[in-house]
Amino acid sequence: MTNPLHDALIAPQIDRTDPLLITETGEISGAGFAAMSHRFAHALTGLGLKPGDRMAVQIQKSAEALALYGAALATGVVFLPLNTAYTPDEVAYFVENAGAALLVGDPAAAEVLEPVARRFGAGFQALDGAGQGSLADLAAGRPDSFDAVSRDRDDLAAILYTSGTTGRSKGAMLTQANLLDNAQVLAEAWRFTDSDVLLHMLPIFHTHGLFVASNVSLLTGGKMIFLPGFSADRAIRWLPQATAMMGVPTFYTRLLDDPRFDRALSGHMRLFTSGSAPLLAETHRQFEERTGHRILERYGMTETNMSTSNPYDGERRAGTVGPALPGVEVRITDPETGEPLPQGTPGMIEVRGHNVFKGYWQMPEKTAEELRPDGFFITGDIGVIDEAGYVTIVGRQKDLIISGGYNIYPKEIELLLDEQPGVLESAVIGVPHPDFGEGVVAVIVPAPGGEPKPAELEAAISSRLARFKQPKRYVVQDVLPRNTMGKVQKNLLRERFKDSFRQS
Ligand code: MLC
Ligand code: AMP
Repeated sequence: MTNPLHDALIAPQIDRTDPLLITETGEISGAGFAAMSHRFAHALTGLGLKPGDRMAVQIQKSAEALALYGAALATGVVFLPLNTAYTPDEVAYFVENAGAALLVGDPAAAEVLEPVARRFGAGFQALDGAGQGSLADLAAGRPDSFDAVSRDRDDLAAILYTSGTTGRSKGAMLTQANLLDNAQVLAEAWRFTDSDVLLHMLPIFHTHGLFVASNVSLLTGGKMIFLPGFSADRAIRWLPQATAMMGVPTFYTRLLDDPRFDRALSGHMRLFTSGSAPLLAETHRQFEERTGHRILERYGMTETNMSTSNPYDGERRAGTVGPALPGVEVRITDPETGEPLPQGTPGMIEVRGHNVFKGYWQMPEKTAEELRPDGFFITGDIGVIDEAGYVTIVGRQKDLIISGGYNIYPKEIELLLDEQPGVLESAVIGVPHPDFGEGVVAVIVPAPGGEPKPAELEAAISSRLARFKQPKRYVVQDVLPRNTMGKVQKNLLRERFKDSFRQS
């Protein structure tokens, strides 16, 4: 019996007596982590979960939260991690759409999440950031070992939701092979070994923190300094014990803003990587000036895991995301016709390879729109490839804002704003933000006689939309600029409001 991900990521921990996870409250050995995963696996099967069932998980980052992922791999239960910032309304959509059999949430949110689970026929269990709750109680006293169920490379390991330009989130189906092959390629490309200590401050409900950071580390037998989230204080406290760090650009700009972060603190480090959002060439330059390190920038997506990466040994070019990773093909096509474009011409980035997902959960039409019959996935990012194969992302065709590494789809916010009394229509845009890269601005057009007030709009959407998606600025104006086809010209709005968050 084989179970590719469990065999590669969890089983090898069983014999490890050294620390796998170094947390703010103590250390957990590889064996301890494997046992924790397996006790959870017994709890899940005890609840009646079967291979292929979906488990939605909205919990704080902790060793136990990662072990629950391990339990999903062991039992063949499809892991569906959710941003802890999502409101119960947002969670309800995912539970219903995925037909989840179980929702695991924070005990503090049980009162609102349990009814959500019940409404859609799912069970509910609780687990908090300290690893306590009803699910931990069910796992306590269960055996430390579990016979992992058999899985094929093509079986689903996880579903990660990613919003769409229509405002409806789509579940990207990721297989065992997608995740394992990508982790192997990254481990090799970035030279990870069992001597590495990864400073892990990313959330584990997205590709970056879960599949890039955690999978690569589990695969190569290194250690993780596993912290609940990012802060400059934490980074400075723990960097001396680390060899590598992965972050979104906001991590790096915040570190550069801190005078304590210097060459002495980072000189011993082997690697800093960045992704999930564009790293300004200026940040790359400042980082090198301060630390002597050139950040290694890579490019990926929920649907594709990692597709390109600057080289470990070769030239790490600021402002580029590097060449395609081994086993991945990247091509540039005409966004209108889909025809491949000559090298050096900007166009749609399309990606094919072991890394590309299986399709959107129960949305064959959406899958067909974005995944071509020849296997190329249409990313929605606009880029150009130079003669050495380096990809530079020059823009996005999709209407998407990336704020602090989180994706925000304007359509989702516009639909909510347009429903509000006194609002005729709205346009939501992203403009430069000194901390988050892009910040959300809502441009509101009042209905005849209406007088929408930002504070009221803010209050009206607050229970329906995660805080990080909520506009950080509202502007009321009479009309939206439109082209002759009637399409809102967001580029003009972005230009008009580009200084909204400029630091004085
Ligand atoms: C928090 N806030 C944000 C925000 N994060 N607003 C916009 N964008 C964000 N990313 C808001 C909160 O709502 C709050 O608002 C205020 O900022 C402070 O909240 P906080 O919780 O104290 O924020 P902080 O802990 O500082 O978080 C910032 C951050 C975090 C950058 C550390 O957002 C983060 O960890 N981002 C990483 C995202 C990530 O992992 N992406 C990977 C996606 S995978 P208020 O108004 O209440 O004060 C992917 C594929 C790939 O894209 O290629 O990797
Ligand atoms: P997500 O859907 O959350 O996985 O986000 C994927 C998107 O993040 C991509 O389509 C890109 O637009 C963006 N992205 C990821 N890495 C980078 C990068 N290094 N530079 C620019 N954009 C990036």
